[in-house]
Amino acid sequence: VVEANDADRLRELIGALHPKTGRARVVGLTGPPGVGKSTLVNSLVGELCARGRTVAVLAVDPSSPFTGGALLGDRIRMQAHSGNPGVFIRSMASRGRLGGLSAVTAQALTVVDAAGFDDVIVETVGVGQSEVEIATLADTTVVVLAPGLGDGVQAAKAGVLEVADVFVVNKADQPGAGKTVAELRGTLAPSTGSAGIESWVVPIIRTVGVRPTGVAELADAIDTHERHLDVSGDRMRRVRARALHAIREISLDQVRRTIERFEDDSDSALGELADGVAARVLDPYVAADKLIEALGMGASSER
Ligand SMILES: Nc1nc2c(ncn2[C@@H]2O[C@H](COP(=O)(O)OP(=O)(O)O)[C@@H](O)[C@H]2O)c(=O)[nH]1
Ligand SMILES: [Mg+2]
Repeated sequence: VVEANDADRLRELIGALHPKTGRARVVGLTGPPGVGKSTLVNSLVGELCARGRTVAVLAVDPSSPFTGGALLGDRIRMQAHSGNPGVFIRSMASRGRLGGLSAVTAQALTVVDAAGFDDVIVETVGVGQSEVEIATLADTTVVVLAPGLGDGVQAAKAGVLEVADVFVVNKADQPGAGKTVAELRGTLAPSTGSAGIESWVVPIIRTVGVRPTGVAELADAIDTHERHLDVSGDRMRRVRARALHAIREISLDQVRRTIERFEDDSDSALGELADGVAARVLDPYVAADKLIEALGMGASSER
């Protein structure tokens, strides 16, 4: 249902599942293309399974309208875990969907959380807003970089830095890994100035996704951060921010769809307002105010 994107059935499904959610640990994993996110997720899944946890992986591609080559590659790579009933892997495309990346991811998260998975890993390509959206949905956000990207740390400065709870420098077997770590540390230094008892110092972990090396350390860092969330009270703040975000996204989506529905109707309030604006009787701002008043918003009046 989530993938079919059927608004009415989604409403029912989320309504039924929402009370059963809130138990899964949600780890967002983001970073530029090609740094080895999928490889690392695959290794992390193995590590978490070895620790007795069940794991769901949601690989979200914000650019592709359908499952394309890259995701197909991920599927093949992650087949190592097929046949393990404690592991669920799903690739999702989000372009052109209602509410975009965060809505479809939030819905899928609700389903796997209610299904009882201990851990949910959400892998997204870090482009523009997507990593910030993932940080809203995740308990722990892992930002993955790799040496030799040149602008890797620069890209990190442009938004990723604030959302990272854990940094990973993957491909630590490649030259330049130490330099990337040092650059990251330099960028982090100012923001970790307030060394209060509850302040979180973002760890930088070196990994080799293909071997794998450093993956146990990554799993430990995620554990440590989860404990920090409880000790500091950050978890409640994040849960509430997530709730607020969800309400806002759904409301915006409903307002937009209601207004788009008006547009199809030549005799609608919108049609009359358009006549008024065209005839210079109204200005478009006043017309928009009137339209919003006329909406009498709410899902019940909309049906
Ligand atoms: N040398 C090296 N190559 C890696 C490592 N991790 C992943 N790769 C390779 O990097 C490429 C991109 O990996 P992928 O996981 O698809 O990256 P993603 O786009 O971030 O998901 C693949 O060819 C991997 O085999 C690593 O730790 N070291
Ligand atoms: Mg990938």
